Amino acid sequence: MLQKTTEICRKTKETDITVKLSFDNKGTYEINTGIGFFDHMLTAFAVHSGISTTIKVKGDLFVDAHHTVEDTGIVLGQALSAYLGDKSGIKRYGNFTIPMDESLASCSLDISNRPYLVFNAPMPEAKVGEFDTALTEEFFRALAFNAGITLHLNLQYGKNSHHIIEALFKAFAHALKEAITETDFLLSTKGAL
Ligand SMILES: [Mn+2]
Repeated sequence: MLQKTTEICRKTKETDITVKLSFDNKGTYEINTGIGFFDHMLTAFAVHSGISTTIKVKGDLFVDAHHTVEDTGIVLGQALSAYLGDKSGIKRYGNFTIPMDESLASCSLDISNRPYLVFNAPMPEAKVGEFDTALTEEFFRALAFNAGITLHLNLQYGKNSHHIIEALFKAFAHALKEAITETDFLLSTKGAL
């Protein structure tokens, strides 16, 4: 069943990552990926999901941010998967829409054991600080496939990439918070996920 803390460490030639999650509904955070804007987004994830989050990453930023961002998605997904176990005892579905100034973004997700990503969020700018905006989709794909989540992220409208990405992260965090709400039954007609 649901354990309250999980920790995953993963080291490759490109990245060295530790993710610790505590499902305490406090949303504390200690995050250092070496990419300021990405830290800002992961902090929003912790605060808005209520999942206390420690993420430490040493990535090959001398190449670019790609390995660091994608691999963080992989390890965060693995840590979520470790918590979710056989995916019983939770509400399973989550749906949330977040406005951020001129942007509006939605997340619908199913903790289904059927990994899938639908991502409809064009980015008007190539970069926000040192963060390549195209990596947003890479991050969420890695996360969805490693956590076993069907994840749909849709931008209704928006002009500023910082706002667009932040609205997506916050919508994801709130939808996840809803979906991991504990229940005392398995929501499946098959009897297993
Ligand atoms: Mn911001």
